[in-house]
Amino acid sequence: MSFALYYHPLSSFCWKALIALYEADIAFEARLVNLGDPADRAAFQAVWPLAKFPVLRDNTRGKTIPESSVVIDYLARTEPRAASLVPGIPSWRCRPACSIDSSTTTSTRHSNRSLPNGCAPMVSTILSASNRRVARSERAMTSSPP
Ligand SMILES: N[C@@H](CCC(=O)N[C@@H](CS)C(=O)NCC(=O)O)C(=O)O
Repeated sequence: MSFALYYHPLSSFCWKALIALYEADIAFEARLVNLGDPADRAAFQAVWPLAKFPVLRDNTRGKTIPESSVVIDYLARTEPRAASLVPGIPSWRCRPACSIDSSTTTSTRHSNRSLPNGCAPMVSTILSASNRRVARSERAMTSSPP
């Protein structure tokens, strides 16, 4: 089989890749990775040293594709049935090419990363402001009246 997906069923990042594969009706070998098992982890690390799933292996083209959004983008570019998964990839660009560095890919990657990376500082700022407000209220409640 051409494609193999290294995944875990409880990983929502893996669901992204699984949804793409099922939606485009692309046959693949599902390789469940148990990171808790040293032998399984080592075997997975031989495929992708960072040992984060999902990872798509394209055996026909000899490519290893990590990162859920990049997996979807790769499928959209290489498998005509998956072309519609990424808006902005016209069907003429769906060819067995691997220049996964186009602006569409960059923006897809960006969206994938900016949410967690961009939200963390915002959440931290909101929590700090909220903690300061709580501290002020507590001080006001415990201080003796004038
Ligand atoms: N940005 C990556 C995130 C992948 C990721 O963090 N996967 C988690 C599972 S949801 C993982 O492999 N965790 C195992 C670990 O960190 O050891 C993607 O979109 O694929």
